[in-house]
Amino acid sequence: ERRLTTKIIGHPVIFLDEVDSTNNYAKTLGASNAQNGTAVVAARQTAGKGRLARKFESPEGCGVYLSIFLRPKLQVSDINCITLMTAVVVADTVEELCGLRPTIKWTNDVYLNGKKLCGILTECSIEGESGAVEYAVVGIGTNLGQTSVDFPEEIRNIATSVFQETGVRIAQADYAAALLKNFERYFYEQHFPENKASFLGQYRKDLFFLGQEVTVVGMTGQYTAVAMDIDEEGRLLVRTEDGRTKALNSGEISIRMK
Ligand code: BT5
Repeated sequence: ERRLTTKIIGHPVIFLDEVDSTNNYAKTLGASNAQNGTAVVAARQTAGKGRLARKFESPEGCGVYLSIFLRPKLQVSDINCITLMTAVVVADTVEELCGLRPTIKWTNDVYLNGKKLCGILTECSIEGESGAVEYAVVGIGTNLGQTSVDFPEEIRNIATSVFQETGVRIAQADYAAALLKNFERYFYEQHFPENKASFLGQYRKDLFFLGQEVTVVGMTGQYTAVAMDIDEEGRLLVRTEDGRTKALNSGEISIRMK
């Protein structure tokens, strides 16, 4: 905490040796009068989670598993964009500390040299009918120190760490402090969500498949399309083979590179 130079984000930081999921823990803060900006960090997670009940591998000593608890004045439609903003926050932080800028895979994955370095999971609780966000939890899991044998076999070919790609060892506390600082910069100093341009421009630059053909995999099947752009709501605009433009939400589909 000595390293922390923020005003809101990371005040306080709750350190845990072990937890099922820092996101689950942070959500329980919603019922107490926990402070906006509280961060939860765990040395390891026993049930770190991704989207759609997928697992996020969270071994001790290798990564930073962190959730930020927010009581933001936001509408539920802004929640997608927090995830996009956070991907830029992660890319800035990794570049700052190891010199190599990651790329982003829409919506919530950060990659180094074509392999996944970090996943982001934003969850929120909605107030009654109004659509206002009561609280939001932004979970960020970043691989810092793993070598390939540290990953379970099923993700060995798709996952990586900062150390594996660059040889740079980033201390967990340095990474967490820089991450919280960058989060505060985009979220407060640059006025999320009014000023989406502050991160959307960078997000578009960091995306690694704009202009390319992708396979869109949805509930009802899959199709080929060209990824065109990201709109103001954080949706991916694709052009289908019959020339129509579709706006895709993150929840229900996934994208595969051709
Ligand atoms: C994500 O989901 O990538 C979101 C991960 C969010 C993790 C953070 S850690 C702190 C907080 N507490 C939590 O419980 N969660 C958040 P998704 O896009 O659904 O990707 C999940 C997929 O990524 C898995 O199915 C694996 O293929 C792959 N994967 C699992 N563990 C990984 C790891 N450590 N590094 C890279 N890829 C991984």
